[in-house]
Amino acid sequence: MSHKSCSQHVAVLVFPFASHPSPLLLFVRMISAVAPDVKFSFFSLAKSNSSLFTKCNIKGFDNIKPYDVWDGLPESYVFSGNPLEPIDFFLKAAPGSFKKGIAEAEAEIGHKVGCLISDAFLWFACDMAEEMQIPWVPLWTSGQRPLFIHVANDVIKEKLGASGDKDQTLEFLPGFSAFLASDLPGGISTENLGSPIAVMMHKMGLKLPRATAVAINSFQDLDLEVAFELKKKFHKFLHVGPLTLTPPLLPKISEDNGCLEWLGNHKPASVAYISFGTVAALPPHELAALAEALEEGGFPFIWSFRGNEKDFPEGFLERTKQNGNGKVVPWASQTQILNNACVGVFVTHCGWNSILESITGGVPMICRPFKADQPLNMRTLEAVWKIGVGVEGGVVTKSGAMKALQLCLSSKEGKEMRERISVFKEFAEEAVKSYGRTTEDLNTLVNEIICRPSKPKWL
Ligand code: U2F
Repeated sequence: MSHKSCSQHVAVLVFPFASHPSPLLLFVRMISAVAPDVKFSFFSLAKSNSSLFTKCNIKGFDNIKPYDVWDGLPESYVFSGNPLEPIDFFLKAAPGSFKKGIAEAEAEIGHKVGCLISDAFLWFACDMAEEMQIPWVPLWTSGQRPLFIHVANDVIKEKLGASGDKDQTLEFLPGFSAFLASDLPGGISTENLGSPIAVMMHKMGLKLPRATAVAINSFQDLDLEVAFELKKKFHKFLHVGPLTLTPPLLPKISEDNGCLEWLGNHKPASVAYISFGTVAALPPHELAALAEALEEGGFPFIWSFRGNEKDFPEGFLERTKQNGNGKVVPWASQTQILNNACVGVFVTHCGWNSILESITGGVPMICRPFKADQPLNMRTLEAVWKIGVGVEGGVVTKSGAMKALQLCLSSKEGKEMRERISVFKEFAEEAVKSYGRTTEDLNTLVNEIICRPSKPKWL
């Protein structure tokens, strides 16, 4: 990896919801390890910064400094239970909140910001960077396919027409013949741009082609065909993932609710790990159906669960504790669990970080997607990469869950999925080696953009 002396001040603008801040910090740590003289000011909400900067060990990264920005909430605000509301307030306060933060950081550090890195969602960073006449590098925290969909938004709308027929295939897009309009995120498959998220994604799709470079938390060999198409859309398209594998690695978490020790007593590839990420939750009847399937089929399991325990079938938690067949924990060290050879399947909502972590752990997936990129991710896992299966009918039933668990844990198809996933795992490990493509793209980012000798021609 090439090193360079460069005393640049980089502002990092975070989308502080769901799991978004974590990959952005991993990205900054990775750049910082190659360009240790660069100062990074990391702008996010106070709550997110305080959990991220204690959870992630940033010892040795004195050049990354968190700054809290205003959340935009009125003083009298009381959370209504609608998770979109705080996002709406946050977006309304931006970009002013970020500009204020940047002015403070510049005064404190004594260096003007010379490059803007942001979550790709924060489309307005494009205008900020253009005003400041500095490069803009957005990080897309999901996969190649959802990114392609957002930049091909207008073509899709034109082809699908106003009716938005859900059963229409997307064969007019390269590499998408197995996909249906119903796999698309809201705001693309329908004309309804009503939600703040849909508006944000639409604006993002328009601005990303103006970025100096678009970075993605993925590796090129995972989706070569779509990566090739994306390269045509952007000035530069850089694969910088999987960020959980890129050096410097985070230290392993020692507190894991006893999951790893418990796993140690099981046969290889026999345990189901269940988690639906940081936002999604199974409705009560699906939760009960999954619990019943696990019990009746005698499948050993670890369940990362943050919902209402009353939704489990009566006595389920007590029986599980007594017979030791499973563990229900409020939070799991997911990457470590998925890297344990005893785990044979991951029941997931198809959030991108979970997918990458399952691939790098070599674990096939049972998919129960909810919204946004998740249905598209599921179709990719099932129909393109063939390393996952959807639950029958799109919702969890006891018989559907049992079938999917049996298929993944004890059938020939399950074994074949594991073999295919091990090839992707190898590609991922290759990508982050000193000669790998991810490392190559990181060097391009540092040498040509962050520590650039002169203004790149597209600025
Ligand atoms: C949004 O996804 P989520 O944040 O809901 O889900 P993931 O992308 O899968 O990320 C969840 C992360 O939380 C970690 C896990 C992942 O890194 O390892 N985790 C954990 O460590 N322990 C636990 O018990 C449970 C989770 C969005 F909803 C998706 O549609 C997007 O694809 C995604 C990325 O943009 O963001």
